[in-house]
Amino acid sequence: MQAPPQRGALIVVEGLDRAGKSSQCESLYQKLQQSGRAVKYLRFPDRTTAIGKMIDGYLRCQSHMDDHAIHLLFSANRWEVAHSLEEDIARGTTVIVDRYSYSGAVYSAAKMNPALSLEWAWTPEIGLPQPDLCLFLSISPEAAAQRGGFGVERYENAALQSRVRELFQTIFRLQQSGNIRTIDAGRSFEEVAQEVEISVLDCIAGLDAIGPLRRFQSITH
Ligand code: NYM
Ligand code: MG
Repeated sequence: MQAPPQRGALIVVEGLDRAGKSSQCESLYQKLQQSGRAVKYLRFPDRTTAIGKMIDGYLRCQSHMDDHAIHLLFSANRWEVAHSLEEDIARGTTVIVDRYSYSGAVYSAAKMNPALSLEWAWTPEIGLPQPDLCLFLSISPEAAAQRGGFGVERYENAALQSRVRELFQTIFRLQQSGNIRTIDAGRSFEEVAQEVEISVLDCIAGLDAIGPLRRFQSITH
């Protein structure tokens, strides 16, 4: 009998706006593909689905929504692909994800709505596939500003971003099994890309030790 194929890895790339997540994800995707691996690239929010279109309208300030309601839509936008994501991983496809549950929790908690704590924000993520590796592309506010500053969407302002920066550290501390690796994204594109690639290849090589795909748990554990 043939052994089942090795499962794919779930790789998440997180960071603030302007950290270079999307260009690094694309470069990583191409490198893995060129090396002959089965690989997919997803990003959240996925603005193409019905839920994603509601999120898009909200981010562009075309609609208003209660903080909890929009938060749950961001989470639902992950849940709507969770099943196919698990199938891809089981089939041996490595999946690269540009923003995930960590962004989901910290951006909502950064609004400082007293009825929306970080713990509340994390709750709908419980049970989603947990990344085998999360690369946090870390960039200083000054370097981010030099890269073109803020865009026009909601959340793209200095006060919110600085709270987001702190909350990322808090959630990473609370998710100790998360295998978070911080990468200094203030360096040249190539230097960052190299460290990203090495970290991902290391993770793929160590998948047997990790075992089956895990699921997110409560952060109070
Ligand atoms: N964002 C992203 C959230 O508020 N919650 C989430 O769950 C996710 C995935 O959407 N400023 C925010 C962070 C970003 C904004 O993302 C749009 P992007 O990657 O800039 O398109
Ligand atoms: Mg953005």
